Amino acid sequence: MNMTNIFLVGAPMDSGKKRQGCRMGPDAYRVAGLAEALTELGHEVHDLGDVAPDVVDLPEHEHLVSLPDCVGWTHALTRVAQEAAGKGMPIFMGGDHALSMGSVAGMAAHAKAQGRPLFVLWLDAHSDFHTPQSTASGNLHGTPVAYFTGQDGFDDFPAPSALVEIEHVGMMGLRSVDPAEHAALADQHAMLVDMRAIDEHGIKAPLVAFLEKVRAANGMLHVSLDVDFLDPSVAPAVGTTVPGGATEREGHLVMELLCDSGLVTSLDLVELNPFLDERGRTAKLMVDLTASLMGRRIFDRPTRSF
Ligand code: HAR
Ligand code: MN
Ligand code: MN
Ligand code: MN
Repeated sequence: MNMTNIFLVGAPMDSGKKRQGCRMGPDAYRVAGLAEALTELGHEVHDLGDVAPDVVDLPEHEHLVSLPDCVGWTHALTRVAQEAAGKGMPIFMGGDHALSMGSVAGMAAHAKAQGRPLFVLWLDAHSDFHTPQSTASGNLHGTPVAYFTGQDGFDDFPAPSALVEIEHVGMMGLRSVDPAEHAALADQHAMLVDMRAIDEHGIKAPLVAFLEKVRAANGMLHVSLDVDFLDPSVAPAVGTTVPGGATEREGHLVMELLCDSGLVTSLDLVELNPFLDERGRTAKLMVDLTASLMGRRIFDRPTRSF
C-alpha cells in the first residue's frame, strides 16, 4: 500500500467506566512495537505522545461515572483529532471506548470541512448506543455512537460541529446489546451485523457491502476497534469480555479487506486493559491487526485462483 503519514495519538482515558487499567493502553502499544511495525511497512510514523483531558467546571454526576472527565476528554480529543487529520492518518491508542466521542467528532468535523461524509465502522461486541439517560451502568463508554450520531441527552458534552449520520454507521461483531439500545436501534438504519450474521454469511460479505456504500458516497472511513470484538480466548485483556467473538483470522481478514479498499482515514484502538493481559498477547494482537490494516501481507496479492 502507499506510504501513509501516520499520527499516533495516546489517549490514556480511563473515565468511561469504573474498572481501571485502560490508561496503560497507549504505553502497552508502544512497548508492543506499534510504531516499529508500521515503520517497517514503509509508513512515516509520528508519535504525538499522550493527550490530557481539558479541565471543565462541572460537578460529578450522581449516576454517570466520571462525567466531568469524560466531557474534558471529549473536548481535548475532538481538537487533537481535527489537527492530526489535517496532517495525515490518526491512530488513537486508547484508552476506553468513551474516547471515540472525541475522536469521531473530530474526524466528522474534518470530513465536513473536506465536503465529504464520514462513515464509521464499529467493530465491537457492544453497540455502545446508550444515552446518558438510558445507561443502567452509568458507564459512558457505552454511549459514544449515540453521541456522535446526535441522539438527545448529551447536554453536558460539547455539541459536535458535525454529526455522523446513523445510516453511515456499520456495526460488526454484536453480541451484547441492552434492551434500551435494541429499541433505540430498531427504528434507525445503521448496518447491524451480529455474530449470527457473521457465522451465516462470513465476515467478508457484509463488510464489502458497507465499503461499497462508503466508496459510492466518496466517504471518509473511521474504524473503531474494540478489543472485545475479538473472542476472549485470543484477546483476554478487556474488562467486558463476551464469549463467542471474532476469531483471530476473522479479525485479520477484516483488516486486510479494509486495507485493500484504501478507504480508511482514521482508527481507534480501544478498551485494551493491560492489567488483564497475559504476557502482552492482546496488545501484540492489536498491533498485528493494525499492521494488517496498514499493508502487512503473507503474499503481496490476494490469491484468487488456487
Ligand atoms: N451495554 C453495557 C453498558 O452500557 C456494556 C457496555 C460495555 N461497553 C464496552 N464497550 N465495553 O463496547 O454498561
Ligand atoms: Mn465499545
Ligand atoms: Mn465492547
Ligand atoms: Mn451498552
